[in-house]
Amino acid sequence: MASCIFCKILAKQAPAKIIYEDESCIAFQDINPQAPVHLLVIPRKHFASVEEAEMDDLPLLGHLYRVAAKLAQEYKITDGYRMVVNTGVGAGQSVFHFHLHLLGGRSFRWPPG
Ligand code: DGP
Repeated sequence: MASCIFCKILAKQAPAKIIYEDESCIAFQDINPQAPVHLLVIPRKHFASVEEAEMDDLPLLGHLYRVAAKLAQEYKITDGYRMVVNTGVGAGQSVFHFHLHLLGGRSFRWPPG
């Protein structure tokens, strides 16, 4: 999608600190980190949210979680980390290309704010 910042990052038309790439997704550092480790894992395929995902996308969604879990190991945050998917403006979603936040390196409160 031409107007999507994450599609531009995928196309290398916008800068990002990309730390992982494979055939179906990439991961990069969040521009506005909320924790010492704050990575975004995004599919190459554009869809706005899990609500727009199709049945065929279920393996892809699972893959994103597996990649995030691997990155949690690489970044040594396995003592406690968050995987967060903000869905909708009311939940704080600001980029409408599905993305998984991986946050770690600090303690977290529950319930989240
Ligand atoms: P959300 O609010 O859940 O839609 O998260 C969007 C995240 O994307 C937010 O934490 C900031 C990050 N972000 C937005 N634009 C850019 C960008 O151009 N580069 C990078 N690296 N991150 C971005």
